[in-house]
Amino acid sequence: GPAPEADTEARAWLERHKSTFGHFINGAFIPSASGGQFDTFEPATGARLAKLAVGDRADVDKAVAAARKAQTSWAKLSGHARARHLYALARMIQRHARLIAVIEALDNGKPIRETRDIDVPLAARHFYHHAGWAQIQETEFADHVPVGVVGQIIPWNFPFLMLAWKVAPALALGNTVVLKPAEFTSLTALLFAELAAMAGLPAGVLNIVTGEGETGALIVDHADIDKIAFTGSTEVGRIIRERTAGSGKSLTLELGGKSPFIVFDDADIDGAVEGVVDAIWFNQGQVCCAGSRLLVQEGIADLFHERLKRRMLTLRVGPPLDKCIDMGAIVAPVQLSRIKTLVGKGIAEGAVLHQAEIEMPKSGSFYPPTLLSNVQPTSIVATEEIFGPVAVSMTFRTPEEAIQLANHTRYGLAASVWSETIGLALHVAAKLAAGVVWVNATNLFDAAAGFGGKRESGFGREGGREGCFEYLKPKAWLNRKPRNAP
Ligand code: TXE
Repeated sequence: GPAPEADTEARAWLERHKSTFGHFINGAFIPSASGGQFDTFEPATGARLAKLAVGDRADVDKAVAAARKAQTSWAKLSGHARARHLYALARMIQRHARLIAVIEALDNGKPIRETRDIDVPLAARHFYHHAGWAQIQETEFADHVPVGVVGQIIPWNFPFLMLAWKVAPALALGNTVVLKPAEFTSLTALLFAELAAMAGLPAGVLNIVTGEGETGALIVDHADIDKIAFTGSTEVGRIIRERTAGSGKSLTLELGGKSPFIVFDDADIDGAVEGVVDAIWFNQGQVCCAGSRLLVQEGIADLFHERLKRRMLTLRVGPPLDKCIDMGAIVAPVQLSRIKTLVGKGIAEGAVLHQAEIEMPKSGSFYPPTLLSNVQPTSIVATEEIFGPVAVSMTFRTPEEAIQLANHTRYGLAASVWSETIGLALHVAAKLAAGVVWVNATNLFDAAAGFGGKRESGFGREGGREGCFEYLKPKAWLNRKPRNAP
């Protein structure tokens, strides 16, 4: 179990704020103009963690005004000066890594092992990486200017990492930010804002407004915002695209997925089984690029399912601060019931349910690792994103059939191919409609590699050189006579 003192620092941080947080605007915490508040809970226990401010129009106006005012001087800084700020933020994340990891685990329900080893280090890496781009902005992007004030709306599945993916490139390239974290998981964004102020980030460069979807909509509609960057559901992505159409705002959308995980009969079976663990049980399956559709070649399907079931028995589900667990809590009761409803529909459509007989916490928002086999490609569980720890398995006979099944989706975020025949793996990888394809691997992320989707998974990239262009606008400088003009 978790050491009793494991969360002392986190509790002290909450206590210092009396478990009540305002928005972070123009370098300071301020309450909501209307006084509106809402609660945020610990999904593992159901206990209230803190009170948060509801962002209304006046708050969003204030945040946008602060960001607008700061943008001119922020963009005027040399790339080198901005890089120094990003390095300072990266170091701040590393210095407070433990506190961030614990708050994230409590607020989201995900295992501390993951926040400590994945979310927080990758977030720091994102700031280090983008400090590099800031450093060489004048030469690398000489014919581009910053977009301006950016509204960023992020989801609850990787609250801190998604903040880093959004904030680091925006700031690096001379933009200022109004960010709205997801209503279930706002705490690490507020903690980050506090750390950023301690690190000397100028007031107004990063503003955090908390609230639910209505607050997000106020940001989307705000006339003085130049760009919206959104990660979340395809449904809300569609609304945002409609609402920004004709407004002149730039837009990037990172939406849902139903990514195939293809296992050929010559795959390294043990490796592929561990791959499934990482693909769909990591972060309780609440991963946009989760390998949620298992496509297994017919000849090994029974064996593969047996191995998976055996592996499921060794997964440990428990409280997020327990360092020994593999899976924590589902983010909120509403998400838990979404998962249950979809699994129920899948079973009604003929899927066979396998849930390991493992010890489960007696209360809190938990769901066991699950495998649905015998699934028809048209079943709702094969087409809709479940966003839970549910692997949905289908079989195929030939590589062509695998490709066809894999691409039989409205999404196109990621894909994973498992085979020991490199020619086959690369042939299939090339034919998959996805923004990222992993070969004999899954869920690999790198700040230097652009991440993003095709089709209804959205557009735009985060990370690397491609990601930088999402926060820049091309600008042609025709201020001298072209050399070979007549
Ligand atoms: O997402 P929402 P929800 C998928 C996943 C999940 C489903 C629903 O399948 O089961 O979406 O999750 C803000 N204008 N993903 O309802 O609502 C909201 O406050 C502006 C996949 O939690 O899309 C939050 O900050 N903003 C996904 C953010 O949008 C609005 C990760 C995302 O919440 C808004 C999350 C509006 N009208 C869920 N309405 C992924 N791609 O990783 C809500 N928001």
